[in-house]
Amino acid sequence: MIRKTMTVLAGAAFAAALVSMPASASTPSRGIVEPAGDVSITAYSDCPANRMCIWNNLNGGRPWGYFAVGDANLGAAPGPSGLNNNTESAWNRTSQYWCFYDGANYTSLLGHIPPGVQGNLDAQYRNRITSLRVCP
Ligand SMILES: [Ca+2]
Repeated sequence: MIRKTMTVLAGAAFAAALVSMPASASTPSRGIVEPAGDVSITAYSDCPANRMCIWNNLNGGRPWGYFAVGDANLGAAPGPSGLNNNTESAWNRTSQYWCFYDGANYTSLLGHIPPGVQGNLDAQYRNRITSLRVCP
């Protein structure tokens, strides 16, 4: 498995971003995703349009799940199993910011992923997400 450790700051108005954006982004703030770069991105192509997709492994590595509005607890059924505290990469194919939380029911905010951003979560945010939603 290819692992990247590069961290890039993200530009956004939120307290923290889950995904880092390219260095050219303005208004630095903390990001939680790294750019995909030149690593394999084959699995990213599974992500449907207008959905927030998350993967258990880096670089869009399966298994994975996708969401239209969010999930209050990845550890509870119904919903994608195995994703709780087990997300390492993501792609926001929606037009809205998504917020990600360490706790269930949208508690302990980790940060956000801006529209269109795809990449690996910054190392500090990997394997922690328990709930997610379109940012309120
Ligand atoms: Ca968690």
